[in-house]
This record gives sequence, C-alpha cells and structure tokens, in this order.
Amino acid sequence: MLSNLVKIKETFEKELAAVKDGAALESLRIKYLGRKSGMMNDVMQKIREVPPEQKSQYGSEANKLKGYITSKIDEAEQGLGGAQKKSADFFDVTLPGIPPVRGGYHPLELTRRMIEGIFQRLGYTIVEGPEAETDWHNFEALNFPKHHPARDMQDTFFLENDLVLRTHTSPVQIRTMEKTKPPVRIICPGRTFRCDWDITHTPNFYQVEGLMVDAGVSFADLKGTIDHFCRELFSPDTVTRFRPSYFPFVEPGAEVDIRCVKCGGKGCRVCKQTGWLEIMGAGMVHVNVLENVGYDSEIYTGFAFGMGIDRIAMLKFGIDDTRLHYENNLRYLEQFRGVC
Ligand code: 2NL
Repeated sequence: MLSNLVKIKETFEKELAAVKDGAALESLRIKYLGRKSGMMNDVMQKIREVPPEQKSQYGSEANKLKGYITSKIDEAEQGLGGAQKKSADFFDVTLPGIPPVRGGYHPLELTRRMIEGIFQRLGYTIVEGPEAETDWHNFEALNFPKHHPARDMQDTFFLENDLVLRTHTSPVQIRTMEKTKPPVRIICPGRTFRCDWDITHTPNFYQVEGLMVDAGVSFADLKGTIDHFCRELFSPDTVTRFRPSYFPFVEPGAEVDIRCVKCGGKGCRVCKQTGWLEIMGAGMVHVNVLENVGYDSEIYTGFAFGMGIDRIAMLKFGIDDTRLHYENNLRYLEQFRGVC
C-alpha cells in the first residue's frame, strides 16, 4: 500500500517535469487533486481497505503526498508567470459593469417641476423672489385691509427692519408687475412661511402661484387655463368645479375642486365622501391690486391662482400623510428614483 504512494509520487514528478504551459498544469492538477476523480481522492478512499495496524501510517503518508503535490503544482504555477493563477487582480473585461446608484428627485420637487412644465408649455415664465419681504409686497399691495387677521402675530413671522417671512408667493408677482408692463404671464414657485404648526400645517411649506394680465383677460380664460392644467397634471378626463370664495387680492374669487381622483366622484375616504378634492384658490386680480402696481384697470384685467405643492403631491402620488415629505425617509423617497 505504501509503495503505491511512492509510485504515485514518482509518476507525478515525471509528469510535472513535462508540463510546458498553464493548460497542461491545470490537467495535471485535475488528474491528481480533482475533487471527484483525482488520484489523491482515490488514495484517500482506499484508507478503508488498509489493515488496522497500518492505517495511521498510511493516512499520514497519504496526507503528506497530497500536500506535496499541491505545493509543487502551486510552485509551478508561479513559475509559469501566474498566467493560470486565479489572482485578485485579474480583471475580466467581459463582465457587465456595476451601475452607479442614481439619486432621484424629492416628490415635492418632482411635483413643482410637473406644474412648471405645464405652464411653461403655455408660454408662462418662471419667476422667483426674496423670502424676506416688505409689508408692502406681502400685504399692502395685495389689498389686505390694515387689520386683516392674516397679518396677525399668529400667522406671520415678523423680522427686523419691518420685514416679514413671506406668507405666500404673491409678492413675487407684485414685484414683477411693478417692473414690467402687460402682458404678464408668470409662474412663481417658492418657499413660504406661516406661524402655524399642527398635524396638517408646517411653519414652512411650498407654493406655486400663477398670474396672467393683459387687455381683455376674462374669467373664461381662467377656467380654460385651470381646466387644461388639471387635465395635463392628473388625467385627460379630469372634471373641475369652481366655488365662490374670498381672498382680499381677487374679485371674484373661487376655490377650485377636481372630481375625486380616487373614487371618481362616488365618495370615499380621500374626498371625505364629497366626491370632490380642493386643489387651489383662484380669481380675477382685484382692481386695487392692479392700481397699486400702476396698471390702468380700465384697460387691463388679469387672473391669478395659487396652490400648495404638498397637497398636489399627495393627490398625484396617493399619499395620505404630508409629514412623509419632511422626514427624509429613504424607504419612501427611493420610490421616486428615476420618475423624472
Ligand atoms: C391659495 C390661494 C391664491 C392668488 C393666490 C394672486 C396674486 C396676485 C394678485 C391676485 Cl399678485 N392673486 N394670487 C389668487 C387667488 C388665490 O391662492 O389657496 N393658495 C395656496
């Protein structure tokens, strides 16, 4: 039995000496060390047939031989320049690459871009303005009566030097009208602030307002524009409804509803069984506002509208808790990766 091991060793040495390239070396490795039919595998199996008194010696010699063959083959591999070596620095250029992880837009940002896109395609220009505003631009020019409750401490953050954190983006439109003559067609997105904090209100939130002023602009133009906007944003069969409402800067004023996107008007939890969802406020620019910015209200008329981006995003993406937009929860945010 032991002589058999000696013979294997001799044959192996002869065969190893004849090896010229990596392929031959690999065949040799398989012949001797192959897991299933390698010769050393056979040798190990044969331990069972060895008489008990020789078992321990045979086992130890067999192990030695296996170690010897392994190290000789490894050595030869190094000698061949490592061509066959499964080395860590081997780079297979045919493997598919690892795609870089791409970021995505925040749902509020996505919504803002969707709203902007619809109006840009109608010829509107995007305008931005300061977050700290004068009393004139935030209130006075917008026809807020001196003692209107919205001016109160509870709603407005007052800063030094008679400035306030803007409570809406309307001051951007006042500034634009002060600087330019009609026609005006602008869309004003931005961050706004109210001193209000509960489950449905955060002290800072995002709005988009729109304004169109020219000779002969009518409420029909407002309805047509808003209808088009809703159909583009939600779906081509979206139905709108205008309800009379009050804002100091418009007359007449309206609140705009759409047929519930969830139940189609039958009544559900989302629309609180009314079949309608409020999406924005709108109206014809008040004569006092036009005069305040130096426009001749005998010639010019205009419409304006405003919406909260949060609310639009909730309806668009079917979300029922607005706090998701401010928690940086990746399990929520990652779902918008690649949307736009
Ligand atoms: C709402 C309501 C509205 C406007 C905003 C506006 C701006 C100027 C003149 C007249 Cl400069 N109006 N903006 C008009 C009606 C409604 O927003 O619920 N916003 C979230």
